[in-house]
Amino acid sequence: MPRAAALALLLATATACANDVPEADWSRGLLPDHVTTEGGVVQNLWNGAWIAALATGAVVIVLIVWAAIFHRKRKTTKAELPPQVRYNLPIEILYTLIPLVMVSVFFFFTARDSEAITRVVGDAPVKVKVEAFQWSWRFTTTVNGKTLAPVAGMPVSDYHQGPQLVLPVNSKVEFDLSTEDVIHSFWVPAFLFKRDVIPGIREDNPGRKFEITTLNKPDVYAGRCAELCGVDHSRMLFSVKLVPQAEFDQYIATHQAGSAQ
Ligand SMILES: [Cu+2]
Repeated sequence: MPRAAALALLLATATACANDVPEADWSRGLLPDHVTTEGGVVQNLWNGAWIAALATGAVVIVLIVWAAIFHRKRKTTKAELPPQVRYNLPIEILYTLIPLVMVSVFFFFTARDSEAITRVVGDAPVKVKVEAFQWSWRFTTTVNGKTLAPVAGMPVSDYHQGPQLVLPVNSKVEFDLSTEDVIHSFWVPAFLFKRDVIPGIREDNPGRKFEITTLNKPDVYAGRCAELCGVDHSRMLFSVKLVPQAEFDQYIATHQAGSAQ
């Protein structure tokens, strides 16, 4: 009986925790709907990789079945070895070239897309300084040179209660990640992107920064720490709210640093 109660409790908690898991859809290959243009790049790479892998798998399975059916040992023939084909240069070149071509194609698209989604130009109108700490986040937003009052949070069990980062839709945003304690990882599943936050990395290191361009999908999205960083790691939740530009302008007006908060 206590075991059944524990199981029921576990199920209840598991369901309660699932509220920040974005809906995954088969048509997107089980990824959540993306809210940045960079997320679109990731979604395309993901789809392409699956199509290539499934096509390769289909060819291999057809060849296996074909060989199994058409090259069975025949009862009528004597038990002797079939002709042994060795050192067949054309076939061995083919065995080597086809995998090389496949790996090169995967490599090309992966390198092209990772370069595209990690490129930092530095001209984003909205810049966010993200400071991770055990166990929450502090966001300091600078818009066209004006710095807003920082938003800092505490460990929570529902991302709606965590610190909220407000960003405009259809806008380029630059993130600069830093931490004073241990390694964290900044993850907004709807960005289809995460980046480790590592202590001791100098401010001018480009690895601290990444840029996104938000799509016109106003809503509140869950964010979390994706690197086990201590006892309250699972409660290091936050949210990103995408709002239309007019609403963002109002937000700026009421959250300027120095104004009453
Ligand atoms: Cu963390």
